[in-house]
Amino acid sequence: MNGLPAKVFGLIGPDGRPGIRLGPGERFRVDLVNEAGTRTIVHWHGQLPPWTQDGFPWPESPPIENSAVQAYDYAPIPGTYWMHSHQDMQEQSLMTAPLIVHDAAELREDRQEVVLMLHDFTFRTPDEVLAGLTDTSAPTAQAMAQKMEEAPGRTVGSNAPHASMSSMAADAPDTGMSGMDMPGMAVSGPGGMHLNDVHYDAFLANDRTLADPEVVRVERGGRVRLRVINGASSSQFWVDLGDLVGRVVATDGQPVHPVAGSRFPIAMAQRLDILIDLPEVGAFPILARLEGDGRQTGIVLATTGARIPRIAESAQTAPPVDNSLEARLTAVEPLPARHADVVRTIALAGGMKPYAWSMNGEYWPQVTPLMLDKGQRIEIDLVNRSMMAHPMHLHGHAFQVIAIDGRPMQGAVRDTVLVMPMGRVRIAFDANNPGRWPFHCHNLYHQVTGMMTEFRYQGIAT
Ligand SMILES: [Cu+2]
Repeated sequence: MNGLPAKVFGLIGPDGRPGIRLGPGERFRVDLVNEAGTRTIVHWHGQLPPWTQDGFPWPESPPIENSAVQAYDYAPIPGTYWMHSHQDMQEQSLMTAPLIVHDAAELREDRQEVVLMLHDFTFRTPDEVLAGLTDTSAPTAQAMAQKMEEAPGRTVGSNAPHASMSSMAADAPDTGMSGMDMPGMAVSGPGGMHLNDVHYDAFLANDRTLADPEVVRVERGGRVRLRVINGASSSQFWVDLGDLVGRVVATDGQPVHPVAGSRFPIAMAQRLDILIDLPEVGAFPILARLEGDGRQTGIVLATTGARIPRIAESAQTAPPVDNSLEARLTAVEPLPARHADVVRTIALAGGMKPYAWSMNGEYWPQVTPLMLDKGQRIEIDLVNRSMMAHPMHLHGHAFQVIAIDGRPMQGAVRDTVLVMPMGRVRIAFDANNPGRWPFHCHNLYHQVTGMMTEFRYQGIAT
């Protein structure tokens, strides 16, 4: 990386490439062979397997020991998904890969599939990054990250700080508004909003930088389905098609009515399927520009013989990623109209000093699970009382975005939604997949410093 050696993880599929691609109707029948040299567990992000196959380190589905094999077998849902470790902070060390499930209708479109997976890369270990953010040592940070494996709910019904909680989290202010005038808080966005907790050494598109980008051969006048996956741990991007115009037709694997454009925001963990009809010949950079920063990464689509331009790794500063696209999205298959059985507000709070992030004032694993009954319609109002945006991800369910900042909508069905600083997003889903399910911020450093909770179905033994 940048001319220096780097050691990272990988998730290598049966064909030797990163990740897995499945044909129409194919089951997800996978033996996960752990050769990582350490414990791991891999989450099939956005897929809807039974909860014990979801790849989260619950006591009931513990991590896979080194050299061990774990078998999976479930019916996958079609679309653009991905996989990543949910163990410690292995995700930052690139234990991430695409998970693409084709369906028959899509194959009939006869489009060339191009996957663009984005990452943020640092030569520091994730423990060092977290230690820097929390002003602690790397071993302390490592212990913090390992809390992921602690089962929550030991203090059900209580918000009281637990004795075993890290001092960092226990000392964190609960006012929710603390981020606003936090002394020493780095401010890099308009209106005091904060972007980019972590300074990275590189941004990757399919594991390469713009110094030596992937060049994807396309036909003259080619028709492409671009599958963009933001697999970065703490970075958000604008997908920039340059002079091309694309149509977003799916978000997080789920179809939406087409939205045309050349620049689309993508929050952490989200995916965008973009249809692009190329001009006759040429080279077409597809860039991902880091929000609030001039740095960029990307790939180049090129017809045979086209001259590949040299693309700078930095350019004009990109604006903060926002919900401007989200507000225009409408689901092709919305949830059936129905009154909610459960309505809950979840406040998102936290700040940079101390670096700690909470949901309803609670810090994982000292959280009170939200108990659900199978068959219920659930609505969650996410209220962000911090100056950072939070990409909130629910495991095991696809939810619909039904309001942004109080404005009702028949928005996208998806698994990760961005809640803007001081913003509000309402989501709805049907409780149709019994189990224990994490609901968390997909900024890795927010998650490991507390911003995670559990939705648990009644009758699931723990
Ligand atoms: Cu967050």
